[in-house]
Amino acid sequence: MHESKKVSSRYGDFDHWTIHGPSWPKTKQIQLTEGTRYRLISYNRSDDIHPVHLHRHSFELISLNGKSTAGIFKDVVLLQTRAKTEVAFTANHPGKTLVHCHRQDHMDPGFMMLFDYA
Ligand SMILES: [Cu+2]
Repeated sequence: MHESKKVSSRYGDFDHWTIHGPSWPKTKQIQLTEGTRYRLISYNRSDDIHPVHLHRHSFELISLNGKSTAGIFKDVVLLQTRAKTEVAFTANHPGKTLVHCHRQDHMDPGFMMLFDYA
């Protein structure tokens, strides 16, 4: 589960993005277990949209803005502003796996995290 939030610290600072508190590279590295199916629940608490991309896997879109879905497989989902999105994927490709916003101006200032499994 993760959430994105835009954080402005003090006057003159560049905006940065957080996932459950910290920004990349201080985001928590999540250990996965091969063969396990995971559900990622995202709450976008910002006023920006985020095309979130999961590397090396496809996920199934479970719900989008409160509407249930099934049978839609992707590796990018657009998180709408102030909305909840759920996706599920099976850990079937071991190794380090990035999940991040595809907007460069969001990824560079922190919107990125890492899964890992052997
Ligand atoms: Cu973004």
